[in-house]
Amino acid sequence: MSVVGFDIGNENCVIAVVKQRGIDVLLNDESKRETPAVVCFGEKQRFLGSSGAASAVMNPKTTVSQVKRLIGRKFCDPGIQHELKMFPFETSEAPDGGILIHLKYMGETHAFTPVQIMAMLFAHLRELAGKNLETPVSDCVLGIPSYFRDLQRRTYLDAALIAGLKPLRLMHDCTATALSYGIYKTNFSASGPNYVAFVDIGHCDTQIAIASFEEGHMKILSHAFDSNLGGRDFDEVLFRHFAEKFKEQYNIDVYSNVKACIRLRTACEKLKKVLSANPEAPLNIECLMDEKDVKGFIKRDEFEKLTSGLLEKVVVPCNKALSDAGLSVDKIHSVELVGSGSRIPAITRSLASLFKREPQRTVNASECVARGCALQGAMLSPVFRVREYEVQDSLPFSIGFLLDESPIGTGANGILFPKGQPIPSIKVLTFQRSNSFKLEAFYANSTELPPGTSPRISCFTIGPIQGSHSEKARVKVKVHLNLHGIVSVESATLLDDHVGNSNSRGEAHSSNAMDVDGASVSGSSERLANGVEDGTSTHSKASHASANATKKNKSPRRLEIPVTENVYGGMTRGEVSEAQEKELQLAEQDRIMEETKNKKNALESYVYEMRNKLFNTYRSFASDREREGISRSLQQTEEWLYDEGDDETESAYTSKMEDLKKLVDPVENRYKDDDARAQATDDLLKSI
Ligand code: ATP
Ligand code: K
Ligand code: MG
Repeated sequence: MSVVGFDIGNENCVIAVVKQRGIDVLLNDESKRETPAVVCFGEKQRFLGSSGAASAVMNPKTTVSQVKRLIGRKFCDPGIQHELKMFPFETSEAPDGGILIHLKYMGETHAFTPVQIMAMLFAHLRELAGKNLETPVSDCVLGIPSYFRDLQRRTYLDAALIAGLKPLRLMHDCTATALSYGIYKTNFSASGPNYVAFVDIGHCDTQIAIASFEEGHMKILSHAFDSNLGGRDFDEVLFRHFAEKFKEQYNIDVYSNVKACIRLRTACEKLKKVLSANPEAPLNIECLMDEKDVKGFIKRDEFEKLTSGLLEKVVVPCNKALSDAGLSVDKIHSVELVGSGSRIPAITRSLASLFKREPQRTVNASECVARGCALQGAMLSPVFRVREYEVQDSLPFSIGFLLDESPIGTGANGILFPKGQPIPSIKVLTFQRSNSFKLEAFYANSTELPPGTSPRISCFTIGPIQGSHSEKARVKVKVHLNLHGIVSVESATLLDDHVGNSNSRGEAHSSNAMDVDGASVSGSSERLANGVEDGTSTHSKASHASANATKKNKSPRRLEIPVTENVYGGMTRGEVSEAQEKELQLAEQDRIMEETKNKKNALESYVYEMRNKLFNTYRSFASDREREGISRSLQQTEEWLYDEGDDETESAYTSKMEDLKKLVDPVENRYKDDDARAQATDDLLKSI
């Protein structure tokens, strides 16, 4: 069994796997290490990944890319509205406030959610991995942006589930990069922690993390990001520049033509890449629109002037990451630059001047996330033995809780898991209650979030509390920030502690009747739970067991109280299995179409091959009448293939093939018999 690491980017996906002798990146059908994150709906089948990208220009309105941007988001979110304007496909608001993507497929209009499209991509990558490893793949670790909110994380897991994957962990992109950087590195200074800044500039976003490395251990000190700054913004500047130019020069308005827009954007992205290696670059597009060929040209200097605003934006999250980590620039030992968007030379210059040192490219800029995920997967799987290495990640956003609508605790705005909290963590809250109550998770600090993010996360109803309690009973609630960075109430327990009522902590907080258990029980369980992060699952099981043992000793009688979770948005179990069903149907249709194509190609080749053989190798084995008959049938089949047989069913091609074989086989058999006889005589002659 293999555990696979997936980096599903907005532009490129990478699959990595831990093998005996290190980490391998798996190749796709085109033998490439990166697979475009594109889902394209053709007339009768989907084209995914590389073939999706190849079919995009032919199917502009049914090609979906950058879907990671859309999952778990609201249609009315202004950021999303802006995003949707750039996409050529049609969208609308879903009944639950999410997004629906409308497209024509198999003669009907379909509405897919971003989760479903994401699942298609997952399923494609899963299949690629399975083909490569010659075994079905399900266990995996998925890279995610650190700015993913709770719902986006849950939705991502749903998409994986629909695709038949079993994610062991959602891992922040930069944490995965830091792991792939740190685990094999041996030359850290012994005198104290080594601080490294990781800067990942992708297609749509920029993520920064500051990590501290010590022997056998790495800890993320801070995450920062600009969720709206990536390579595509540089493309967009070039796109606008040339769209304007071409309006003057050729009197064409590319904005009015979907295909022309796609082609110019693609050309601008290429141009940008050329400018990374050359001081100037030309742009030529044949027949862009109105049957006009266009020509353009730009120097790197001018490109840098046009994008100076973007270049200034890159340093903002870097400064934030530094200040959140409590480090000044001179404390940073190294700056690692990853993500292919970072290949623009001016970005390197900006970062060099900010960090007062030349950024390094020690890790593979496009593969590090997938490699780190694969490593983490191997560490979490009991099947592998990976060197002992502790990975401690940190929560990017403060999460608070409301108790029946007022913040829990005092003086902390209800914050239970502050920004920077280790992932995973468990906190135990103690309340004095006699009836059901509600706990509501929310983001406590809007300035930490990407713009437009709703602070509401989820609501938990705890109760009913069984039995009659004349006095308020003590209820212990365990809140879990899990390995995926998702928060939930794990359990609620009624403590029947007539004995323990002298406990002063409960009384001290009687106004709010709440106590965040920090010192004794949860203190130890939290530390133990964090032990999971060293990645070995045996270790994590052991620590849970000991945490439980500690608690059992403390409370004499306990009664489980039901917890009902209500997440704001997301899919129900039923909806997930419905989507699984649908995905299987779509995959089956793709399979049928692939099979049909193969059968058609086989028939075509058979016609050519037999025609050739009939007048050469098989010539003396067929009578004139046979030859004429076969020739005529081959001719008819060929004509049929070009005409009504161009788009037929699998069985139609199969039956045509059988008809031909019935005629050809007797001739072929005679030839084979003769050939075998000749071979036997030959062998006999040789042996005497
Ligand atoms: P994200 O991290 O936003 O989800 P991603 O991981 O798919 O996206 P990457 O593959 O890291 O993104 O980077 C893709 C971006 O890098 C694209 O915008 C692409 O144009 C840009 N890019 C690739 N090569 C170069 C180059 N040589 N010079 C400049 N930009 C480049
Ligand atoms: K990527
Ligand atoms: Mg990326």
